Amino acid sequence: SLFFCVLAAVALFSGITPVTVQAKKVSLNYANFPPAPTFPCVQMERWKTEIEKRTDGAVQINTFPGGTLLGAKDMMDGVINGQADIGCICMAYQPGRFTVTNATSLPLDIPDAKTGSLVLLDLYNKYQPKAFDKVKVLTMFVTAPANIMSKAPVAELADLKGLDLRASGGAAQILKSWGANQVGMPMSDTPEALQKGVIKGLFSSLEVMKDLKFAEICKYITITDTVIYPFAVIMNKSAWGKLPDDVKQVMDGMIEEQASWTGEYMDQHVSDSIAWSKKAHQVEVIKLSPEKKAEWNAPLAPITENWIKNAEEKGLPGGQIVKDIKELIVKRTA
Ligand code: 3IO
Repeated sequence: SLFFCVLAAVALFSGITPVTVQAKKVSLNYANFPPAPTFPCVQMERWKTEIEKRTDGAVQINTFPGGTLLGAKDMMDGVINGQADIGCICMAYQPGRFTVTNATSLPLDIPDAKTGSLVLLDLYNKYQPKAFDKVKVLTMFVTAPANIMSKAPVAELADLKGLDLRASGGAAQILKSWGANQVGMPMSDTPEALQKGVIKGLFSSLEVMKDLKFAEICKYITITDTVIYPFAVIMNKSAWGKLPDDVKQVMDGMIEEQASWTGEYMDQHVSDSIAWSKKAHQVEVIKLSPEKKAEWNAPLAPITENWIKNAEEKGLPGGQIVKDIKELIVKRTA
């Protein structure tokens, strides 16, 4: 019985219950910048549910939507520093930081969010960009192609001249090429800027017409289907390192599945949002004729060439990256 006494003492001091030796529950904080109804937060809740289920409750994910733990521009460094274990970043908000993956936001005609999400992940896997060295990537995904949402109708390039429209990153470059007055800010700041009249519209994927109620203010949509916004979900490296191997396996097993799920959700939700905007808010959808589309595409040609030149100056294989994206689009739509 002295033996059992010693055993119990050892167990007590090491924090193990002598009766059942149970694995400690891991609790992780997941930060997101936009409001809860938007797609980055919808995919976050889906991931949380699946992870908790697939790890049999060994992992608990605490979600923080709406910038309550980290804001849009603090997200990457906040996760690196451990202010949150997991975070969702929009790469367009720091275009110089994510050069390789932001090549997906060149005007290369990614057709939809599902294809784009898988292309982005393929590109990340091939190049393993340095920008992500300090984090563990849990998934990546993209928006559906961006379109114009505006208070006044935009049917001609002339209607865009000097118009205050909000966009970021690759999409911002495109607005500039069309002659708009491009205003840069994260999506999370956009509802207030629209409300106050600081901007007259925005250039992004159309599901926000419903999720952020932009249809109440922006009565016109112009379909350009030009460019996507790339996102990543990243985890603090030391928090990742502390996870048990079986949990790591569950998370690794969800990287591509989550990209695909989010892309599909986004594509479906854009259709729902357009239908809702027309029905509930009499929003008018303006489509460009093939001739107009060609006219709108013409000024975009130098964007990709300039990006390649800049990337190559930074020592990156710019031409090859663009070629890879084009090939991956074909492969992922086949
Ligand atoms: C986006 C960002 C946060 C919430 C919903 C969203 N839909 C599209 C985006 C893309 C984006 O980051 C942006 O700034 O347009």
